[in-house]
Amino acid sequence: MLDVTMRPEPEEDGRLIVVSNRIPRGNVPAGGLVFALHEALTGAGGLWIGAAEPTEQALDGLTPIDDGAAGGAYEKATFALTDREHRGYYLGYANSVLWPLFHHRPDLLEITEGDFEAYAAVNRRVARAIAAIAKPEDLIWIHDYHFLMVAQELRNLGVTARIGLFLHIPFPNPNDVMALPQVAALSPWLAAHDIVGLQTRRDVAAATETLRHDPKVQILPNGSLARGGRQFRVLSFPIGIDAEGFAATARASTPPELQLADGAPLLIGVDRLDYSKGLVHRFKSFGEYLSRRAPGDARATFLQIAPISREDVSAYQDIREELEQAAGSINGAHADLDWTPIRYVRRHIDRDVIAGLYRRAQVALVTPLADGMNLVAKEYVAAQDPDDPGVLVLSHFAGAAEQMDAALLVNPFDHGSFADAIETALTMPRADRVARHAELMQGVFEEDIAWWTRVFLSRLRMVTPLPQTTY
Ligand code: ADQ
Repeated sequence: MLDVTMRPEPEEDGRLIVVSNRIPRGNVPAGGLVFALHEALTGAGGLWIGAAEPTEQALDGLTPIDDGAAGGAYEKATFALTDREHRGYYLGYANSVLWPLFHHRPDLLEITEGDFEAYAAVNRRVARAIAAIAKPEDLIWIHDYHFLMVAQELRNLGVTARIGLFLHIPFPNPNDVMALPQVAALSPWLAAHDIVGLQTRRDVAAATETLRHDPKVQILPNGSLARGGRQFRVLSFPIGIDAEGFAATARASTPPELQLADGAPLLIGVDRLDYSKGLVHRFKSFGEYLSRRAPGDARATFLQIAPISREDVSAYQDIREELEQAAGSINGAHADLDWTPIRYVRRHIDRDVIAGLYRRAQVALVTPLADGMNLVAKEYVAAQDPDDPGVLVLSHFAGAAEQMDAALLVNPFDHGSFADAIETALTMPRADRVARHAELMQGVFEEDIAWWTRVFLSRLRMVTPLPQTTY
């Protein structure tokens, strides 16, 4: 068995090589995963690799992006993929197999012949490109479910550098994993990393349980896992946001006039249009809240911003139709000449406007059915006026719930108790709002994006690189 004793002080490190499917061209959009990686690389220097626009033919190797957006702090490059690979790897295996499976929706799996082969081909191409440049002292940081096979391919190619994976989405339920045609491969894919980073302790428990089913995996007394003569660790690193920056954006933002009646409360939701975000349940719960109103009660407005995503995947077309129907029937039942209870906006809205709307809204509804973390919950907290803050209604099923138990936690499937929580949020006395917000704010500011980057990379640095002779 190899010795992977953690070393207390990092020795000389090589460069940081980051891989993510998305890579920004030009200005880095504030917020979200891409911004987090930009921040990490600006601090540490290194190389960021992401997918090129699909083309007819794909060659091996990397193509530098020279847009000046990194300000010289780090380099960017793309790997190529064909149109056909894009369909099989990205729309197919990543977003029609892994995404639904990892979000506890095996019923939505679309297993299509050839998709896994495209995924494997892209993962191998990425691994070959990295193997051509990686030095043993480098740190390789792989992001998300698009690249689960890259580390194994790198090890096959003899790469001994330290490799970390961060999975931004939940880990699947151990039973659901059986629906993956490549179920037997999942454990060796994960075991090829040194650190497998997940969002929450709940995810670590699910991953450990899944790995335990592999007879070749051993759980060691020090908490490490061992497989095939090497050790690795599965740990949680809950992602954060640039809380200072977001709070400043919210303070400076002047959101558009929404023309609500005097004193009428505003609730807000901001999500990509995705079945994992629980939008239909949220609309129905708000409908339930409305149906309990007495005639003279305040006319609350719920503003849901949800731009379309992944519209080439059929499950996303279905959710769009279902949501439009729900909004139509709830508004039909409750709207008046001068009041539309649900305002559903599919248009892209700029982040600084969103920040101002968060600050303007008395309540945020962040109620996914499954979510790795959910950054909107943290952004809403950062955007509030601490002296008169709004109330966060948060689903138990968002990874963020593990850190944010001072929010009003709800079960999004139970529309009645969700409606109760909306009522509680809208009527919460100011002192309670201030106390809950202060607790939430402390966590969001302390465990921010810089903290997340620091703890992940320092953990990866502490791994002793594998000796060259092992391969
Ligand atoms: P996402 O599923 O994309 O991310 P989320 O964490 O909510 O989900 O992050 C979305 C980001 O996009 C937020 O910064 C939000 O403000 C922004 N956004 C959302 N809708 C927007 C809109 N209409 N206009 C502008 N901006 C919008 C994945 C995982 C999450 C995990 C993150 C980070 O699914 O669980 O929290 O990665 O790890």
